[in-house]
Amino acid sequence: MIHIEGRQSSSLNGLWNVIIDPFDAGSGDWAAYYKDRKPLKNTDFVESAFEGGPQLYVPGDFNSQLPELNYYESSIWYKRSFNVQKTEDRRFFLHFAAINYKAEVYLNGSKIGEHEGGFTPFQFEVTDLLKGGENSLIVKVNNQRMKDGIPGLGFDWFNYGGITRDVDLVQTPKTYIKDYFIQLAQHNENTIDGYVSLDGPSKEQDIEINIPELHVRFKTRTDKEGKAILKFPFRKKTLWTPENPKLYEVRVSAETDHIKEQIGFRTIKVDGTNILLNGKAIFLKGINIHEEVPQRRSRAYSESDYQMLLEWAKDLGCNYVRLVHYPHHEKMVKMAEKMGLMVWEELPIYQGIDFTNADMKEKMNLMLKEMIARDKNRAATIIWSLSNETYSSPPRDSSLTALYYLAKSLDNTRLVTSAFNNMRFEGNKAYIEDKLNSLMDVMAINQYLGWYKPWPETDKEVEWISKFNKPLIFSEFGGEAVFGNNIDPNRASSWSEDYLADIYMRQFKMFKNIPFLSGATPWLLVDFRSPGRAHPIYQKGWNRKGLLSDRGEKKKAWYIVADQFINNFN
Ligand code: GCB
Repeated sequence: MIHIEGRQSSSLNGLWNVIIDPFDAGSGDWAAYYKDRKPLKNTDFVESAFEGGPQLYVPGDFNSQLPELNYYESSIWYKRSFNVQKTEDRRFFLHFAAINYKAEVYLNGSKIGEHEGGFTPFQFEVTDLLKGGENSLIVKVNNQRMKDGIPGLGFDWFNYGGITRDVDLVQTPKTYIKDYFIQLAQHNENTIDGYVSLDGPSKEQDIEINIPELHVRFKTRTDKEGKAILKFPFRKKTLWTPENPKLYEVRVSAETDHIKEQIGFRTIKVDGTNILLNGKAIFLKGINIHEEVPQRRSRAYSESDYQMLLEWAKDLGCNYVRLVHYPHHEKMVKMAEKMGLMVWEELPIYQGIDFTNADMKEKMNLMLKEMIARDKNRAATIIWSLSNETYSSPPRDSSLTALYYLAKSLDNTRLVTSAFNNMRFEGNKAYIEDKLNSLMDVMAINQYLGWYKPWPETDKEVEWISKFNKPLIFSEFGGEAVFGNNIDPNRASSWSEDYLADIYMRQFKMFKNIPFLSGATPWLLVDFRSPGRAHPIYQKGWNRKGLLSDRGEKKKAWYIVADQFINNFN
């Protein structure tokens, strides 16, 4: 089910009662927290209860809400009750916008399902399990890092666990509009190409797509499977661009259900080494963003959080954002769309992923499907990125190749890429190597010249050499600096603001000599928490590569990037 905001629903956000369960006792028969047992007489020894214990806000990570949970990586059981008035003609679904990382869901003592993957939505139908009146919903959340998790055991950001995004009880008619894909055809900006699909007993229905502002009405009918193909001419509209992020109200109606959503229309393609937005070559001026509010030391969870992060990106002169290293909240993408920021969305297939494990394929496929299902109607989203910094091996190559084709089969209207960091340096020449670049629509390279990789000794700029006739995005570049560390007159001390500013100046100078460069995304907007960053003076558990400090202060490098984006890359 997509576009929850457009459906009839009751929010289950708010304070939930919790039991903290570091030893996973609650899953056993003895403790059985999921049964939510209450002692009935004084020889009933029930040693746990949700009532009277700690409480946590949903949405929100648990680590930031109680001091003793700061570095917690284990299980927490959440409970809340809710009332519902059941009617015969309605269906009910529990929808979770994301839980990090594993979730088991119990309704009125019965397990209704489980989900793995911390950043994508899922739902369970509960029509037959709901009771009229009070219902008890219990969710076990576990954020232990796992070798066969996605991401795996190690990653460079904070492992915020919990019910990190919204929970809703959604109701629909018996047959409802489950899904729709309404975007411009990849090769014809005057045609809409997509589908509508219904779920429920009356699958064959009349369907109408109505865009009132443009007087567009398209009628069709779903088949026995509940599916209708949409293909109709669509002219005289204003295309979505960063300068004018025009959205139209699109109404989808079936006989038994209807839904409306604000949708924008644009095309995104590659032509040789150019990226074309609505047929015109563009340069992607971006910034990398983690879904974190550093001042609060927590995962971002509210619209005002997303607004703060995206307004910083706008101030910097960006026309796009790379939302790393996992799909961010759908509301973040929608807000970027309204603000005129193109979006790169990414799967958490990050560094040390175990591609040899057979179960991985299924997990990767599911995450990709959930991400694309959710955001396939977003004009802002121009790139699906499959992975970040993986190294060529037969299992890696075959996994990412299969994933590329799966992405294309689900959505052929966007570009697909993967960020690689395995170039070969020879003197001041940098050769783009990863052979999967021949498959990807755009090449994306993370390079840390001036930081992890020293500049070549001569004064010459690095020359980038690509045997692939494709556009290049530098998906990451930068270095670390502590805000306020400005005491070195020779600008030579790494970790200083001046040193970082110099890295950026030299990077932008180098960019001028790369004719196939079509985008640049500094690493990154704001300092972020990362427990592996242990330098006792400069890091203290933070990755300091932000253009902004963890308190939102602008480092000198901010002004270098803003000047380039606002004045030079137009
Ligand atoms: C990278 C990773 C990113 C790290 C960054 C760093 O290449 O993609 O997740 O945080 O480098 O700071 O080292």
